[in-house]
Amino acid sequence: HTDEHAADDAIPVADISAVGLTKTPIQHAMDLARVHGPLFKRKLNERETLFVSSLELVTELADESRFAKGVSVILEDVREFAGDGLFTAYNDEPNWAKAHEVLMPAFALGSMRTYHPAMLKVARRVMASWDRRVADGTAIDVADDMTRMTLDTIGLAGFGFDFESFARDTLHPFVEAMVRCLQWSMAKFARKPGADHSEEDAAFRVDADYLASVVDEVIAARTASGETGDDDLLGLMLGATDQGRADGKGTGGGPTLDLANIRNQVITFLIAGHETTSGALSFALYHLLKDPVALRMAQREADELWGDQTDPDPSFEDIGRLPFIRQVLNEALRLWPTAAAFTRQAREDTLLGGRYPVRAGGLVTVLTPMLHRDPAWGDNPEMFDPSRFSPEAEAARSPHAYKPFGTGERACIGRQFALHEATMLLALLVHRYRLVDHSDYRLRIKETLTLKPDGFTLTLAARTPAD
Ligand code: MNH
Repeated sequence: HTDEHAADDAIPVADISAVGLTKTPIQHAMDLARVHGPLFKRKLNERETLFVSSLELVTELADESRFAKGVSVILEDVREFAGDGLFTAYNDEPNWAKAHEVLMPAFALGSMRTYHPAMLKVARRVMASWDRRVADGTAIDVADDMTRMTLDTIGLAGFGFDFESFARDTLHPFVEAMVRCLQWSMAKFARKPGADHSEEDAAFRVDADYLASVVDEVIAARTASGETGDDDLLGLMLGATDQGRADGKGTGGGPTLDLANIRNQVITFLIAGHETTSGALSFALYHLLKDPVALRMAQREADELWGDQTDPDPSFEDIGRLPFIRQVLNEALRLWPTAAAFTRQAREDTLLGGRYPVRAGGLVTVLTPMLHRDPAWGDNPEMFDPSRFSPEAEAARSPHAYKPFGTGERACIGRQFALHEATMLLALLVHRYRLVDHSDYRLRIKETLTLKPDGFTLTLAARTPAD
């Protein structure tokens, strides 16, 4: 095993125990990757995380016969509030396969037609709110409004539950409790052994219990309404229990989900279904604000569909007719993939790159923002350039160079949902408003497990589409 040891020794190790982990662990890891290259270990209090970020090595990690999803130490902590929901389930937990089978039909491309009206309804709430800002000239906190919009959308489309976020000055308490829970998981990872954290843990418990109480409210609202909501997420899951459905409609031999698991799925979807999409929209608006040429092209595309209509009524099909705006979103997610890391687990003892040993069960974390800056992306990977996602450019590139939604069987189930929702909103916004960079905003990124622009505000002016 001399060779293996030599190779293992060849992996750079950054011991950051002395400085501890910052509030921006992803950006910190990106800095380390810039220094140490596409494969390094970060050591924190005797715990090592192996980070990988080159196209060559990620292509290996994407090989489902060698690697599967890994539940990282941080995801173990997220399990404290999301349990065996789809996102945090272990591969071999039977509830993953059951819930996956029950919910897959709800995420087929065709199902987006079902969600389109709810998505449009919430997009109109954004515009009603922004119209008031045009009138009074006040600035918009972009990430907050995108969060209002994505939370209301997953609530209505997935569960028939209205969070009514635009009727509130502050974000819904669900969001605030969720952010603290995510931050707790992030901070727990960096804890020094032996220190006393009982106060934080007690505060976390209160928040986690509150999240669970919101879930109960969502389920109770459905049960009380007497409606089955057959084809939304909650309807599908309740239809797959024996107890949950008032009408006693069976599952026809399909898998059944128990109520404890359904609660974990609801909490998972309320979080996974809004937090990352809201960041993606915020980064897309940031890049459009800073790139007048791209903004112009986005506006032209929306104008072509909706002309000078002041209140366009986008059809489901219209959303497929906005390829440039889709490219803008893809490019925003290249530079700032809002779920910025995912973990792979070796199925057997193996050598990465034919050289670096990973034991069976060993975890490897893909640092997506650096994969998205691999030399495969050309000489200027920091430059925002939506033409990287033209059909020709995409066809010429390895599919493994771009992984904002993870990879393989455990990749994001909500990708089409997020892209439909975000493409429609972005198109409506650029069609209706001029975006004004009133504060000469400089990008700072806040991390709460996911990434968002921090303190990003803009002001608005009404636009006539001919502008
Ligand atoms: Mn989503 C898994 C990113 C929107 C629900 N999502 C993942 C993973 C990434 C990801 C990365 C894989 C994580 C891992 O391998 O550990 N998700 C995103 C991004 C967006 C997004 C960047 C928006 C942009 N996700 C959504 C939406 C929903 C959703 C919207 C629901 C409506 N995501 C999930 C679920 C999983 C997941 C559920 C877990 C799937 C599984 O493991 O079976």
